[in-house]
Amino acid sequence: MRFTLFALACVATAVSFGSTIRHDRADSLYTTLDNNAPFSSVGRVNVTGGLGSGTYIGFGGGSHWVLTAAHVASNISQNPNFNVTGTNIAVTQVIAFSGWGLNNNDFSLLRLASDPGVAAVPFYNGALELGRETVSVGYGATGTGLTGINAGAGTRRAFENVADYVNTNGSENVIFTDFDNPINAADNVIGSAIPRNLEGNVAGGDSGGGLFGNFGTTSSPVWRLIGVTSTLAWVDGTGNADYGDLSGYARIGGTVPTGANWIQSNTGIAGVPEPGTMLVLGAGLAALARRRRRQA
Ligand SMILES: [Ca+2]
Ligand SMILES: [Ca+2]
Repeated sequence: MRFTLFALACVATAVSFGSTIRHDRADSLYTTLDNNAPFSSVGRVNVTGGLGSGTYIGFGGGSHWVLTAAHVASNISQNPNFNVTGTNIAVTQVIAFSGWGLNNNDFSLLRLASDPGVAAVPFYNGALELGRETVSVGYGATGTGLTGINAGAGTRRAFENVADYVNTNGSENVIFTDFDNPINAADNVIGSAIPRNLEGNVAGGDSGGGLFGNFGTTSSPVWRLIGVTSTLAWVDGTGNADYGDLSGYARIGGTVPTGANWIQSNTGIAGVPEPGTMLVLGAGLAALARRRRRQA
């Protein structure tokens, strides 16, 4: 209950922000984690007067598409372009989710003029995100959990966390993670107080970046894109992405997967469920095939 009130309150004060990192881990661990597939599909979205992040989701309807946040790019007049391999790729159309808000369907699709040259990420259309291991990727500002933000944006980082709050109702469609402190459990806001090895938090410039959920195991992960970076939130009076602050993401899936359905209707690219569902389906098809063979 306390967190629900907090989540609503943060909408009014949230700002769009790379990632802050643990004070007891090397920054190079965060800037190399992001080179692994599928995290390397997250590129920089340049707009007039600023930058955000976005994830390449594939080819559909004759075009290549990037998913970003509506508050990063909601109109072609913002002159957005996408850069994931060192070359700016023009955006020929921006489609913003009608009626978007922070933490509530904060989605825009960018139609690219050409193939960005990275592998596409499958986006998730199920509702089993809660408690998943996550990796969040973006180009935002940085600092540590002790200092908060103290350096500018423009370098891609990836950090680990856990999807400890997942909710969809009339005013939010959101996933939150909190930045747990390895030396002070009192900074815990949601879920476990124990940080992941490369725990972190979003900061300015991460907006529009990708949140990936692990639907495999820790040692054998299966990644799906489950959210788009939307907000930084806090309970300590200061939104500087230090320990105890939270990262908010527009949720793509859900019992009714509003985001996934909207992406599919605009791009023709379909979302995918958790791997278990596909295995069951695959087993069913195999049984059907065996039956057909027997009948034949
Ligand atoms: Ca956490
Ligand atoms: Ca926690």
